[in-house]
Amino acid sequence: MSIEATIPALAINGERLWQSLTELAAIGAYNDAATGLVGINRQSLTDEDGEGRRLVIGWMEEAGLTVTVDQMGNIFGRREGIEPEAAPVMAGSHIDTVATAGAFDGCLGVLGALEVIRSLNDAGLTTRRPIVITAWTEEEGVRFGTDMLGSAVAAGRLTLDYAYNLADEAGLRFGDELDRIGFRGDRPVLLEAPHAYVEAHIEQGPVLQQRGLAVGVVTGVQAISWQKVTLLGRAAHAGTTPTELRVDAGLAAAQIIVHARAMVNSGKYGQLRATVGHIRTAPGLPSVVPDLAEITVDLRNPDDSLMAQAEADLAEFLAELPTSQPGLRVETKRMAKTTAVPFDNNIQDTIAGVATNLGFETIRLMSGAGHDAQEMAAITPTAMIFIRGQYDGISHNPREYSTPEDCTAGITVLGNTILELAA
Ligand code: HGY
Ligand code: MN
Ligand code: MN
Repeated sequence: MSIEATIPALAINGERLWQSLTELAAIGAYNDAATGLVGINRQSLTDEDGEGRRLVIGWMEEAGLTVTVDQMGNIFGRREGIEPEAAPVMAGSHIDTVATAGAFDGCLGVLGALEVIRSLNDAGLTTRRPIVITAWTEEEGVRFGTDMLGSAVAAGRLTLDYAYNLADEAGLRFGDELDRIGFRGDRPVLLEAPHAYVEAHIEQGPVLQQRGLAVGVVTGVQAISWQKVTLLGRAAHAGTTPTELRVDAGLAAAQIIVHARAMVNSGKYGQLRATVGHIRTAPGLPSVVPDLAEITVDLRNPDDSLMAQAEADLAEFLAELPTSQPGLRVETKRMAKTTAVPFDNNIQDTIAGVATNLGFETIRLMSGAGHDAQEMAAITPTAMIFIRGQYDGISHNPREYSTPEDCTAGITVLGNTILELAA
């Protein structure tokens, strides 16, 4: 259905946005053997992350923003409004990546917000409310084990102490790494509620592409549960040890992986999704029965009560596991847990109205991935704009891709939404 487009109150410069995305994507670039493409590995608080942060801060300052960094390393760029004491409109996302990333997850939201500032400057527009753009720390959670970490502390769900004491696989503490890259800021981390928060993000799923739409309005985020499960058995010779004498940690890990998918297939837990993304056995040798296995279990569900039932099912299965291998020990460690979060209807309507005025047909859809916006929703009216991804919306993979046209469309919607909220 074509909609009469009106000239955008704010036109953004899509080429400049694409140039910034390309420049940032060069930091942490690597040749990905699995896809033959250039991927990005810019995990939080690494040297590469520090380099990316300094590049983005330089751009923020060039755009005339006042930049501050808080105790979690969250970066804020503030553009003054006619009423400096009015609560600001905030927009942003994250620039840390998973280890096998594309160029858009998070970065499109941060650099898109920056492009809005640059375009407001070009247009000589001043808004009533101040505008603050942000880059949150450790959104992915893949290095320190808890996702949306920076925004969760800023919005008060997690404590600074909890965050500082998280450690990565090498045992390096979050707080120490933050110091090491020079981003433990002195701005107090607890955020004063802004007027509103809007986040633009690549969809990371197939819906917009299937519907032939460039832009979507996000209604909320599903619940997330991350656990690390460690299985302790008994090392033994793979040849001489009779099966009945074995306590095989690797077998136990495999049983859990199969059970996770069985929970999904059972239909008992609605639209449950389950992923064991990390598996490590020790000693990891062909002729030794593993006495240790470590896996992560990622559960997602749009319904909190069905999530709770799925977690209970998994817990019961883990408790039962030693009966099939007496002597097996099972240890679990909570890594992340967030509830389903609905986004603000008024902000959703504002985004949808702006998109319509710009000539973009949209749909409303829930996010399968977690986002910083779900943390901000606890303290201010919040919603998100999804931008179509290509190739079935593949993400957390170097094949992640959105076209320059779709990025321009989505960030034009972001810019005009911010303009409306800051008026
Ligand atoms: O895990 C997630 O959904 C997000 O990418 N942190
Ligand atoms: Mn993201
Ligand atoms: Mn991600």
